Parts: sequence; C-alpha cells; structure tokens
Amino acid sequence: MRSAVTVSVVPEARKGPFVFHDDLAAGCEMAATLGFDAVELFPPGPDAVSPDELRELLDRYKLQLAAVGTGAGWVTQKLSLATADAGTRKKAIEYVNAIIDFAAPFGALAIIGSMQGPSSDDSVDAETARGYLIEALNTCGHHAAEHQLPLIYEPLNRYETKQANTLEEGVALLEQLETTNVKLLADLFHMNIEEEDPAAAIREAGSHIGHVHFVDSNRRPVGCGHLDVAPLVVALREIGYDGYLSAEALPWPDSRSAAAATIMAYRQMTS
Ligand code: LER
Ligand code: MN
Repeated sequence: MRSAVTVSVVPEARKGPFVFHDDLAAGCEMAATLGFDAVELFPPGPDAVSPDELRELLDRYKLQLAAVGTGAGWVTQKLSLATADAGTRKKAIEYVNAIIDFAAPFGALAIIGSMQGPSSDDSVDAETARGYLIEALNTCGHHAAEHQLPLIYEPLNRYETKQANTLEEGVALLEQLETTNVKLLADLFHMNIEEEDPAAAIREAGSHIGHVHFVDSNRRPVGCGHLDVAPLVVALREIGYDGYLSAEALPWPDSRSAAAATIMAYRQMTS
C-alpha cells in the first residue's frame, strides 16, 4: 500500500475535505517533504491544470499522481450522471471521460463520487437514477479500459447519494454492469457512517476495492477522530489491496499538520 494526499485547486471547494488547497506546487512540495508517494488531484475540470506543468511538478518532487476526482463537475456545473435531463447526463459523461483522458497518461485513476448525483435530486426515482448510473458506469468504464486503467466508483453516505451507500451495495451495483472495469473506492468517512462492520465490509468487497480514502470519522486526519483505522488496514492487507491510502481529509488544524498526522498514522499502520 502506498501513501497519497489530496490537493484541491477548486476555489468553490475551499471548505471541502482536501488536505491541500489552491496551490498545486506548494501541495506537491509539502507532500514530498513529508514523504508521501503520491498526490490525488481535485481539479476544476479536465482542461484546468496543464499536463506539462503537472508532469514537471511530479518529476521535480518524485511523486506519482494517484487519482483525479471528477466532483467539480457537480460542484461548479451541477452535472450529474443520474439526473432526469438527458443533456445534463450527456455533459456529465463527457466530463468524466475527459478527466479519464487527462489522468490516464499519468497512470492515475478517475473517481466518480459526487457525479453520481446527490440525494436531494428529486427529478428521478431511485430505480431510474440507478439505471442512468449503470449506463454511465458502462460507458465511462469502457472508456477507462481503452487506457488500460480501472474507473473508480465511490459509495457515499446517505446524506450525499441515493445510489450505493455501502461497499456491499457498491459490489451489487458493479455486478449489474456489462464491464468488469469499475472498482470501488472505500472512503473510511462514509464507511464509518454506513457500515455495520467496516473491516468485514472490506473483507467481503475484496478485490473489488480499487482505491481508499484514508480519513477519520469526523473527516479529520486518521488519528484525529474515533474510528479504529488500524484493523481496517489489516483487512486491506488481508485482501491483498496494493493501491493507495489517500488522505481525503479536512486541513485540520491546518494543511501541514493534517498531512503530517496522516503520514505518521500511515507509517504506524503499514510498517
Ligand atoms: C468524494 O471523494 C467524497 O468523499 C464525497 O463525500 C464528495 O465530497
Ligand atoms: Mn471520498
């Protein structure tokens, strides 16, 4: 398992659960100084960050790009893969595919989280929304496969989506797809709300897990909430998970301290 830390360059997401905000170069420098293997990027859109500048930063600081989030499509444009309006869904799919194209040359995974549609969207019933999400995951999953990379789908807690809330529901969704190229994101914050037994949920989801958001119960860095994270890392090791533990956490009490707390917890739990 490797370590990663989130960097958001989306002004509208300044209160969001990202360790570093606004300054990609400063985030990369601090990530490297603290010893992270990679950064996870939350960009405003597929054309917002220059691939050449990103490559230069990653090379300079000897970092990998773990993943790229698509959530700004929702945050800034209210795009959704599972809403009633066909034009909005089409734009949402194009947005996700463009993020896949941006991320792929770096070997980075694209993540579908908020783009699955919020629980507040009453324009569609749950079954129709599920059908739209399945169509989108098939389309975008095939697109990611053309780059030989899986697409990542993230179950979110009930206050954020009516789609999958648990890893088990996520696996059930994946089983309805034509493509086998979609993997799950285990976000420990959402799991703390929804799972009866988070370690058992990880063991049962097994090889379906393709990415992890490493964070505590209150969305602060691991070690700053009440979640017992060490047994979850043991469960991840048992299922042979070899992806990233990526800190998608609030910059609490500040970005540097949050990153430092995360890398300390990561080292304790993975050594
Ligand atoms: C995104 O990774 C996530 O966890 C959601 O809660 C959207 O912020
Ligand atoms: Mn997450």
